[in-house]
Amino acid sequence: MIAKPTNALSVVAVLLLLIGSAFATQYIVGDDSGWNTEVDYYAWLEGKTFYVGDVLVFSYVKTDHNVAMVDANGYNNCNADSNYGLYDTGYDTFTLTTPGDVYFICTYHCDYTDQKLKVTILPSP
Ligand SMILES: [Cu+2]
Repeated sequence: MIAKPTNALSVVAVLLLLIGSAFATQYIVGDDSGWNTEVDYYAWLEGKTFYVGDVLVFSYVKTDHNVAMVDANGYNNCNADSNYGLYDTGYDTFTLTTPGDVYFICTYHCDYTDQKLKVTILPSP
């Protein structure tokens, strides 16, 4: 029996999704230190390559910090006016879905301790 082309493509798409998720990496931002004022996030980024499907986890004391998604301007100027979402659960996860740059800041400490993160997402390998 020969599968119709549309079905064959669907099977391929599902397989690619499964393969992609099998190799996805979950990153705890700041590793054991998490998301706070004591971590050098520029240093944390060194040597890491992020791909579509990878997951970022921001772990922090929810009364002390937050996570705002912003644009490049918001990242550079620690300005959350342009934010695409403000999260403050203490454990926020983001799946990287599109190649390009994404920016996160803590609105309390971005200015003071550079508590901010810029991640460049590459297409799935
Ligand atoms: Cu903070």
